[in-house]
Amino acid sequence: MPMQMTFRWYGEGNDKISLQDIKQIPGVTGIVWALHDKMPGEVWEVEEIAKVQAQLSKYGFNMDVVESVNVHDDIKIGLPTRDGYIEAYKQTIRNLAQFGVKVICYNFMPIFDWTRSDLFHPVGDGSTALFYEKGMSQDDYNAMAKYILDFTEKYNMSFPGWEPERMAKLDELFKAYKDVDHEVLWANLKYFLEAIMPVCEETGIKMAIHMDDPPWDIFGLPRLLINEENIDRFLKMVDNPYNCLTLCSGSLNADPRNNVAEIVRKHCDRIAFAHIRNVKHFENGDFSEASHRDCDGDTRILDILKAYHDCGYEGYIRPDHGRHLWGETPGNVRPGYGLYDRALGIMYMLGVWDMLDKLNKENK
Ligand code: CS2
Ligand code: MN
Repeated sequence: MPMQMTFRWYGEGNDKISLQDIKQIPGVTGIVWALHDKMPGEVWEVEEIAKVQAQLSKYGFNMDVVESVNVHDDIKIGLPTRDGYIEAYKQTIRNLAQFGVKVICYNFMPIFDWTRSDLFHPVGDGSTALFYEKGMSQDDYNAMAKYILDFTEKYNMSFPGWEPERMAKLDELFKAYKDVDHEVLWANLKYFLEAIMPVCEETGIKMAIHMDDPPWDIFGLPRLLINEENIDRFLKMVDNPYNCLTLCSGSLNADPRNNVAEIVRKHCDRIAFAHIRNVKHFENGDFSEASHRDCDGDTRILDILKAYHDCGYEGYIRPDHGRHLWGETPGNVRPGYGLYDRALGIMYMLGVWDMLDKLNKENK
């Protein structure tokens, strides 16, 4: 079985891109989906999942990968209430298993999911991309959250991990996390995973943690999935084949010291889901997201694809963020999740992959 190409879709009425559009991209067999109106901690009900299944199956797409089933803050903080939220998470896993789901992508970042200082930064060729200004995002979390939330409000969108209900209580949340340092967060992650692993074994669902984005502490909040050493620690901490990675090349390579291809070779059997995103670095520490083409960024996409190919990777893969092209502007596209650049990214990845297959066959 070759690797399986997928495409993230935010759902009917929540994504301007249609399944029919996605169907026309060569090679896509599965939709990476979620119930985006769920708050962390809520159970995903069977009837709600069935609705998505009906939509996807009309186009012959599988629903094997879910991103994101968000983890409640009480679990990350380690409050006594966490056990109730863990029970709810287990029920969601069981419900997803009824529909053949194989992989759950989640993250364990305190308070914020990905953070950027500019969602539509000019790339220089007329397109725009997500951008991170190193100096800006250091201390004023309210300003950063306001920038993102003003955007979602203005354009009537919601971002996973940026629920306005949670963001409205930011100061309270920061207080709740005040004693959560790296070691406490590690312990709480272990507690969570050990609690749910039996349900994963029973249902065959792999938990695939997403890398922290960007891969360093922000606003004094600890982040764990940031480099090879910590990935090693994570996999050893709960050494179970259902405890896996969503290896996000762009998140990791936001720190240029991370060699993603090397991590692929080391841990290929524990990577359930590959996110391919390219990043371009500037000397002052800022970075911009870039097209998937290797030479457009510094992430070494070719080395990464070659590593997956050499390892015989059979898991799921998707283009991660793309640039906004050809009329994709703030009002009509989800930041990072337009149609065109992600479709181009797929063609680039499949081109490389097909050629590697062909060379292997010829050399046999
Ligand atoms: C995604 C992440 O858009 C993105 O950057 O790769 O937001 C990812 O969906 C979450 O971290 C997974 O929980
Ligand atoms: Mn990603």
